[in-house]
Amino acid sequence: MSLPAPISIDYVSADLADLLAEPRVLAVLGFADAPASDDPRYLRVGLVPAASPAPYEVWRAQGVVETGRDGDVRWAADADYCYGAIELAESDYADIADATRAAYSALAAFVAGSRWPHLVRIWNYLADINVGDGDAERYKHFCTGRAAGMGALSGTAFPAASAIGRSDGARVLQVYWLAAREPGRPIENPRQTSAWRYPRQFGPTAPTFARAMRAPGMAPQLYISGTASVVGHASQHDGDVDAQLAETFANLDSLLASATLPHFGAGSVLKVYVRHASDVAAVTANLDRRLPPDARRLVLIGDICRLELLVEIDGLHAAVI
Ligand code: 3EB
Repeated sequence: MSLPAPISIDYVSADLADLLAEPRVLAVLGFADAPASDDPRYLRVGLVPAASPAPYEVWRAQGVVETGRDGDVRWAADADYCYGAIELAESDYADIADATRAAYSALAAFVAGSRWPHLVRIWNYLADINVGDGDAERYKHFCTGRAAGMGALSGTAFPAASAIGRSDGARVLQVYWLAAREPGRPIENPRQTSAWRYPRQFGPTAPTFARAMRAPGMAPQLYISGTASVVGHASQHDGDVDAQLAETFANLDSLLASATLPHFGAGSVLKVYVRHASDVAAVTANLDRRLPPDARRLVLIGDICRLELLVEIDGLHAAVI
């Protein structure tokens, strides 16, 4: 079989109906200010953009796209890549751990039984992520439910991931992912303890994600997990958003080096999650200094999964080489 043909990701200001009419569109993500649509390729993510109207995040495949629904899973795929999404209302489950376990069981069953059995990347959005003290924090329950639900998939390499607090308040767990016909290559960061080895102080179940994933095939693409001001396993620069961004970029530089890819540029599409709207101006100015002008960035209001973290960055880096 031929090598996988990479997908592209762009931020696009356009009409939703026009985007969904494109035959190679694999997924369209709107944010909290976007309209609703029943198209299985569309998900409205519960994050409020720092500036409205936000563009859509558009994933385009190189092959012909088919779509479907399978239980709670909505999906779209070409021969090489499959996008999938699940949204579960927490009120239908005992608690956030149970809802997460249900979402991940459905995800794992779908992915394992599909023509795209290799998870590349997962995004998770849940309300009130920092509510609850110590081991009762909702993020920690989410981690427990995720590990329980991943089941059959947990024997393989963990995908890249982000887990962010919804800023629209809706207690609906949103999980969406990219899976592939061929496996990607997980990348860890020498500046950071691998998340699945985090010590007990961060909760009873360690987070199960890789720091990044090189795309399957030969494309110089890196799917970057949520990256924040964490060195080793410890958060750094409590209360200082500029210092946290400096540390975050040190982590990102180290990650790109581990993946043997050059700097951010025209093929970089980054999401920047900011806890406090009052930090947006400082964050935007800081990003303008650190990123080349052709690197795309979208600033969203969202809670980071450790209370002391003020900012986190994830995205796709398609290196121009
Ligand atoms: C960290 O480095 C910050 O639980 O899926 C980043 C990316 C973080 C993904 C997840 C959590 C997750 O630990 C938090």
